[in-house]
Amino acid sequence: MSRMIVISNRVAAPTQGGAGSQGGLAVAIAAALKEYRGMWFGWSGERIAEYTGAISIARHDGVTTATIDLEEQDVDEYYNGYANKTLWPLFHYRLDLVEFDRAFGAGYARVNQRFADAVAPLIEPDDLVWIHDYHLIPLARELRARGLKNRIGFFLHTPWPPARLLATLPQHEELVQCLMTYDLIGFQTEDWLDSFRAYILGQVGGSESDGVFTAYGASVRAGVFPIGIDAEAFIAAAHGPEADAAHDRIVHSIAGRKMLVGVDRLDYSKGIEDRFLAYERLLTDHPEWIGRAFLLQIAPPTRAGIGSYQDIRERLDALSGRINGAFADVDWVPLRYVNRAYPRGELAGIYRAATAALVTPLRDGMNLVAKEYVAAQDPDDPGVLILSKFAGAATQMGSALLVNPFDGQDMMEAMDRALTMPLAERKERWTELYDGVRQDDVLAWREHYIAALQETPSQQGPWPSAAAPVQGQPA
Ligand code: GDG
Repeated sequence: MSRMIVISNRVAAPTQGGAGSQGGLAVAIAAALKEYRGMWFGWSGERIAEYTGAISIARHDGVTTATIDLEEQDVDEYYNGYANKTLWPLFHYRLDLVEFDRAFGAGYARVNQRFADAVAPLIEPDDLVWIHDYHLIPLARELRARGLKNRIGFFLHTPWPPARLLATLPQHEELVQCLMTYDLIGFQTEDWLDSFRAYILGQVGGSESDGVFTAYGASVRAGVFPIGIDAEAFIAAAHGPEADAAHDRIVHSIAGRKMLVGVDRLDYSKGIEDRFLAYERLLTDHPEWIGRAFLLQIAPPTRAGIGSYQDIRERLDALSGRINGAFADVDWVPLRYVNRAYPRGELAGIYRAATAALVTPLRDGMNLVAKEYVAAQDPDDPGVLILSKFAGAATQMGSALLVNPFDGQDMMEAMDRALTMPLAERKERWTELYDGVRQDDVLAWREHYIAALQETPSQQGPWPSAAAPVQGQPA
């Protein structure tokens, strides 16, 4: 078959059992690339004084990577700026945190052009190109402008916002025009596809037929491809020596108490603050859990240079201090709040030791922690998954205790219910969840996506033009 060229913002081939706090994206892409001959292109994560366009090629754990370094201004305007201060909060419905800055738009356009200049010569005519996530929406348009006629697919790991929210972005129309230059757009859930549909049909006056959207004189196929975890590898890790050791260590420290666990990148979209507040309410309204249960929250910091991330970290520090100050005893701490990453194997052992997992993002494209928690459970004594209705994962994991993360009472009641759930009900719920996690794993995801991309008749243009790069001008 043709080669596969994966392009994402960061290239970070994870090694088996590696510590790292790589997000789900990195984990999923590495699993896919091991199967195909091909290459993973992106930013090295390094900053240099002046951009050179030099490409470093390497092989890691069966995966060929090609990376470029970016200069400081690129990182500020494209990565910290447009990607993480503008698009990320907007795509997670957080208009209150969105920063619109003309320089961010210009940096976003510039880096997408730099990516295109660097990667285009590495792409052969029959390669499949698979571009990931919100950082690189304009990349296909840039590649088309450089003469590439390959099939190019895009997968969005985050939600796609409702049309009225998207319309607050000064460059909303141009962003959608960029999407029209792909052959296939993949969303995590029907909800995000619906938002895209509403924009194309309602905002632009485009049309849809058989999953193909036509607008701005171009057509693109769009579909739903919910991402999964590398279930087999995770289940194996959960039964490995590292997991066993972590499990035993934590069980020893639990000393007969029940543990609730949360594992999230330290991000305001993950709902950690509302979760802490609901847990505080549990201790207040159900004092029988004082001394008998505790919450372990693992939250490795990410995007630490961005103000909204510093703010959430400060609020969580204060809140965890308040909860522990109010409820702790000499031999019991209600909240173990840990700002570091653990190796995957250890994480699996920790999941297995927990009576329940709190996966309660305010909004999430999918959420892989929910699936990892299920994969790691002991079939004879499985824990309970408490899952936000607003995570993409909720569409596949209806046997979890589904909660509204904005409703503290609802979350508090779910915690109490999980901590007291009889074994038979736990097993029944878990079995359904486990079957789904195994079946809809990362292998199924990439096979469905790549098959759909291969089947999509390649458009030969003309595509909406790249003549006017995103300069931060209102559309
Ligand atoms: C984006 C979308 C979508 C976390 N702490 C540690 C650790 N992690 C790992 C988890 C999991 C991954 O990070 C997080 O994945 P999520 O899916 O929960 O969230 P994002 O990072 O926001 O990912 C999301 C995903 O892309 C895939 O499409 O599901 O909606 O936002 O794998 O285990 N890993 C290790 N130590 C930690 O302490 N080793």
